[in-house]
Amino acid sequence: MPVETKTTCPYCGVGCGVIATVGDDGAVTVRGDPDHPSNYGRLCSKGSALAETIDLDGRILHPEIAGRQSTWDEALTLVAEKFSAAIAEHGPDSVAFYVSGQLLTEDYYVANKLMKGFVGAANIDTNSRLCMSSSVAGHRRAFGSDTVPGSYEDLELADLVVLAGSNLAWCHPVLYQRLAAAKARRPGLKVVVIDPRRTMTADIADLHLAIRPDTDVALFAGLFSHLVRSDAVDQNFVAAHTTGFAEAFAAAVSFPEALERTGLPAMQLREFYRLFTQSEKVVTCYSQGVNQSSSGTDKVNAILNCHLATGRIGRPGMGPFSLTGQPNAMGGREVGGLANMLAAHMALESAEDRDRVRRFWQTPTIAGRPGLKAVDLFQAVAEGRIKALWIMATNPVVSMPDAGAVEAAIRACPFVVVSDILKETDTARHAHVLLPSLGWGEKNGTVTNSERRISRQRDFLPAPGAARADWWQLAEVGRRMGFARAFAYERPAEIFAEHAALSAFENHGGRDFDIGAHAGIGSAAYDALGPFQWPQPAGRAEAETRFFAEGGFYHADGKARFVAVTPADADRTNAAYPFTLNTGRIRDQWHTMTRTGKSARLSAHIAEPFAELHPRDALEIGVAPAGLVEIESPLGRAVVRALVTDRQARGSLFAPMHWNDQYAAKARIDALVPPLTDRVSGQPASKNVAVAARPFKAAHYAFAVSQAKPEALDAAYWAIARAEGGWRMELAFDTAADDWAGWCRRTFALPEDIEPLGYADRQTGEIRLAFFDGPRLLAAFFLAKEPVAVARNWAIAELAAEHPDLRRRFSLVAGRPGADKPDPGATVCACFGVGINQIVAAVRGGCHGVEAIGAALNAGTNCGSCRGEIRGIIEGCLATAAE
Ligand SMILES: Nc1nc2c(c(=O)[nH]1)N[C@H]1C(S)=C(S)[C@@H](COP(=O)(O)OP(=O)(O)OC[C@H]3O[C@@H](n4cnc5c(=O)[nH]c(N)nc54)[C@H](O)[C@@H]3O)O[C@H]1N2
Ligand SMILES: Nc1nc2c(c(=O)[nH]1)N[C@H]1C(S)=C(S)[C@@H](COP(=O)(O)OP(=O)(O)OC[C@H]3O[C@@H](n4cnc5c(=O)[nH]c(N)nc54)[C@H](O)[C@@H]3O)O[C@H]1N2
Ligand code: SF4
Ligand SMILES: [Mo]
Repeated sequence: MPVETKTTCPYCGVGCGVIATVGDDGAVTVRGDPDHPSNYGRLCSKGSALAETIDLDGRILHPEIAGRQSTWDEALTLVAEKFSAAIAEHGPDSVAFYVSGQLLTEDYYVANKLMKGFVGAANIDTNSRLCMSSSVAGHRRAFGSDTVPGSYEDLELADLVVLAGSNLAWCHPVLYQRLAAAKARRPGLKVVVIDPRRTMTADIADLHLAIRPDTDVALFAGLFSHLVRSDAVDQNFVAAHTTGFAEAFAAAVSFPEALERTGLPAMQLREFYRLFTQSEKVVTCYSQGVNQSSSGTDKVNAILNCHLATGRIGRPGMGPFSLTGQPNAMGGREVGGLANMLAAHMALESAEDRDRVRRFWQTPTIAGRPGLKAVDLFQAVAEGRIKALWIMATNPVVSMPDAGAVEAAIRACPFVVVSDILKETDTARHAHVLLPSLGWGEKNGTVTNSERRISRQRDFLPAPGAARADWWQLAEVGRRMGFARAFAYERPAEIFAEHAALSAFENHGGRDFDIGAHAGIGSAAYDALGPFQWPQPAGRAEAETRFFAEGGFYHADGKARFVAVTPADADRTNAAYPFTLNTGRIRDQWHTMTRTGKSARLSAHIAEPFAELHPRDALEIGVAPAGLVEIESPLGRAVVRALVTDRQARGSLFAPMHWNDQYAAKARIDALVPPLTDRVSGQPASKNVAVAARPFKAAHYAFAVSQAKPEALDAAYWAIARAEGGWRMELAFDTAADDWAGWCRRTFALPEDIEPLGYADRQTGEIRLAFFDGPRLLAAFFLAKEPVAVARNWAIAELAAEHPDLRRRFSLVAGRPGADKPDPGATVCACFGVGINQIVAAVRGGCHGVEAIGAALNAGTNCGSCRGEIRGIIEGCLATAAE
């Protein structure tokens, strides 16, 4: 009998409910949980492909010390000894944890307790520093607490949804679908997108404001003055529940200044201000275009100021809404995982809070001052001040700014522990002790999504090899460091119960985070726990879903603060580095690709690192569409494919953050990003980097498919991705090989006795080679002097196909599909593997709408993440036809 388990998606902060089914044959399938209030059954492309990313390929299955397999006891004892020795010799500030918003709340709670309560220092920071810390700082400045006041439902109830620095369509796809569906039902719902580039999200926007990079403060400070001048201020709310209005107004900017700084057309700016002023029900969502900035905290407060001034907060359909990125970014904030926070939303600065947590944990010590924030933490590692470092569930060698320096720091650190699920990540390869963690489907605990909803992640797979949960690893080290009683956990339910009890401990309504209703939870109730929103104090059954409609802020006087914000100059470019590099995400990859990179389906959407640039810029610097472009900052260099598009503003480039040294020769984009941070939050400014860009000229370009994964790729440029039945590669070479067949044999580990079918065109320099083992294609290689124009998806499909007759085999070296096998083109719909050529053909055949395409090809009918792209293709075809 197939067994079904209700769990939660491990990717983005939407926090969708998933039902995982393990069949009699052990095969896993996933579908959306129709009862989960985050997604009501929907999943996006990444969620739908979860089953393809849980194989054991590349997993670390046993602890390792210096690359040698060890027992758990040996590894844990060594970790405890090294940490204890460093503390004894150099003090508690000489050790550090760098953890992650992808830990479960239970893992996170134990890590924070061990560091702040027992090591007695606060050197625990997390990748949330790179992600949410400006929102946290902005919330705390305005509200006195890190509170997200609203719920997802508010996006559906609003008359105006403003998306600032959020590519919702790709990064929070199910929430985007909920918004798109609400807008389709009620076209009066307006959407404004604020983003320097025209993203897929802008597809449903009534207004897209392509502001200059980092000018959001000016935009919202200008809106603030406009609200005042338009008499849109809620005087009662401001008088009763806020302070600092006059100072904020004095600092607010005029319309002409907002216009000049943002670079927007006056009509657009006026239209945005009008919409915001006239719509009572406004939700402003913000994400990394706001947070990841040297003015990130000010951007957040500039937004909050507008909502406080109009009293549009905490009521249905209105409020500011910080979208959390990771599945448990919010849970991490609840346990106080940041170096400047304490557990259960208590303040590290407050002696009273410190004493309260100390008493609750029954420990003689507690961190007395904030620890090092991520960028400073790795700086301290580089300077030799950190003697022992534990990295858990994050890949800083890829994701930290100045990634090259971070890698060097980790390499030089005397003792590095890495807990990961994979053996070979850019970070794990530098570990002295590598600990195998349980991954999604194996681990057990809770996560909190963007709307404060706590859901269970449940295990439905056995632990692979000797892998153990992250909380267990931490607790075992805690015990071995001499804190046996405080870390005597047997199961996650006990940790959750303690976390819930701490949230309620001496909390008489003075702290927003209170889940005291679950303080005594036992294993059975924990196993059965359904999704719920906090707060949920003891004795109050009904959860409140919103904060602050009637004030009740968490500053001592109960009032919110307006923050006077002043726009700062944001242009970092100069003659040597004339472009602004913006970095972010693509639809089908997750961060450093350690999981999504395993799925052929997800890798088919965009299989190569790239940079978007405007056609005029491309022309000026001599980069051809689909050519290679070299991007350089004072810190590093990357080589990626040029994606020439007018979605990108002039003078700026956009490159994804995902590619790492496992998947490309030189595309670790954070190697270029300087460690410049927001002065309040310490969050890096990952979206505004001055760079130079120039064509990367190669003598030869190639595309290859292979059943076996190459050990190494000897090429000036390479990018490799999973493909159905094997691997696909984009390559470029500085010089010609003497013997390309020999190059292929070495690279693809082909038997010497297999002769390739070949084709070479002396005139054009084109070479095509196909290696067959009987009817099976082992590898194919297409080389040209220009970027290769072979039909990629067709060539990949040949890997899995049977080739009984010779003619069919020859069609491969002809480099184009036979008439019987049309080329589907680049994948648009990942769920059904539908390519662009198929969609174009269907449009030509009369399907003139997204629904019609869905009916004909299924494309866009499962997760819906590609519907924007499909609409774009239809419009493109119809426009061309009309010319
Ligand atoms: N597919 C996918 N989804 C994800 C993730 C993933 O890796 N892949 N990661 C998750 C995580 S951890 C996070 S934090 C979220 C991030 O989700 P988002 O914040 O939506 O994603 P990003 O692509 O980082 O950045 C959003 C947009 O900010 C814009 N931007 C850049 N500079 C500015 C500016 O100065 N002002 C404004 N207004 N906008 C600007 C960028 O052009 C970009 O389109 O996504 C989550 N979801
Ligand atoms: N330039 C630039 N840089 C950025 C960003 C950007 O927009 N631009 N965004 C930033 C943001 S918002 C974020 S959130 C970060 C994300 O950056 P990272 O956190 O570094 O990215 P991930 O790839 O998610 O890393 C998670 C690691 O944990 C491992 N892992 C998975 N599951 C488990 C588990 O259960 N236990 C353990 N122990 N390990 C596990 C994975 O294999 C992987 O190695 O990147 C930041 N860096
Ligand atoms: S939107 Fe997609 S990635 Fe995010 S939680 Fe839902 S299924 Fe997972
Ligand atoms: Mo993030």
